Amino acid sequence: MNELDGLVDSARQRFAQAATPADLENAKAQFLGKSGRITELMKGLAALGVDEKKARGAVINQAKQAIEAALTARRQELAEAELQAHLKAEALDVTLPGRQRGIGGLHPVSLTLERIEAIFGSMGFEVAQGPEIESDWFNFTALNTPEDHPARSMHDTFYVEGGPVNAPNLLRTHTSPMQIRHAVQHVKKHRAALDAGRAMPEIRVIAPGRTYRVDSDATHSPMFHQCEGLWIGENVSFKDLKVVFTDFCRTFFESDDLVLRFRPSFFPFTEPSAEVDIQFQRGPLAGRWLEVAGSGEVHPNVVRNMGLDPERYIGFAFGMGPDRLTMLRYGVNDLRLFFDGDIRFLSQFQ
Ligand code: 2NM
Repeated sequence: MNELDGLVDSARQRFAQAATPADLENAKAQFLGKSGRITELMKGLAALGVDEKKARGAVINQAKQAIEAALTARRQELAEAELQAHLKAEALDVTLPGRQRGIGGLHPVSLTLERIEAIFGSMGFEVAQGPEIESDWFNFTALNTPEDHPARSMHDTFYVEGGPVNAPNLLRTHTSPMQIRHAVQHVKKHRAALDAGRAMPEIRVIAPGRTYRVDSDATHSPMFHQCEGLWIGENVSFKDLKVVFTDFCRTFFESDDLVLRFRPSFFPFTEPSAEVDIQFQRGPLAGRWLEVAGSGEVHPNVVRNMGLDPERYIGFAFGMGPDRLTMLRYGVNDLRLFFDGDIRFLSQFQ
């Protein structure tokens, strides 16, 4: 190895040792600076003759270019290393989930009410909504409830201020008063046709909503939901009740082999009356009879209170508890979970 090759070699080594750009610039000075090794060698050329100067100058120049190339390469290396260090230090983990905004959802009982409305809607039922504070007339009297009926006692019904002294207003104990309100409006609208002896379009309506009774334990809440249904026409029979309610239950529970039982019962507003029990053929509740609704042919007195002639108009009504339907559908065993407002419970239904 000649003297200049050695010099290039030691420059490369020195550059390689430089760990920072500043260090590298110091190392550069040792070779290419004002009093660096290459500069010193160039100065030495002055003492040589023309030919020798030319030959030696070319060799020194080659060495100089090699050192400059090594310097440039090392500068790039260090710059690249510095960039990588920066990138590493400033790295963002873009796979980390962001803080999400909570997405709201419907309460399980609201989901049930929507289901009920959709199913009865498909059978041509309207949805009627109305006041939760009711008069004694719409909640009890119009529904053929006797003056001495236990439901009218302070133990069973929340009474509020307002209304006649002997029949104060109350928090509705069922949504049937809404059926009466709807029927009365319907009849009013078609009064002219009725008076002329012509037919009136059928009344087909459901009334979902909040209802109130003085009752509170694992299976009763002082506020609970009800959905009542009503179909009145000239020939609406108990058979139609069975068809409509069977169809509803099988659709609601998505079970074509669901069996229904209509068990004789009593309600002041229907005659005859029946409790509706269902039986699943499959799943965890299979084989048990479960009560889901009350029903019956609307009592002639109630038909009259709707403004219709009970000799001409007849139909069925039913009342069911969406809270209980929700419990059966999702396998929830404590009604109070629906009203505690615990998001850990409620978010499971989205
Ligand atoms: C029930 C059971 C049986 C009912 C009756 C009426 C109306 F308005 F037509 F009189 N609406 N809902 C009814 C009938 C409700 O709930 C257990």
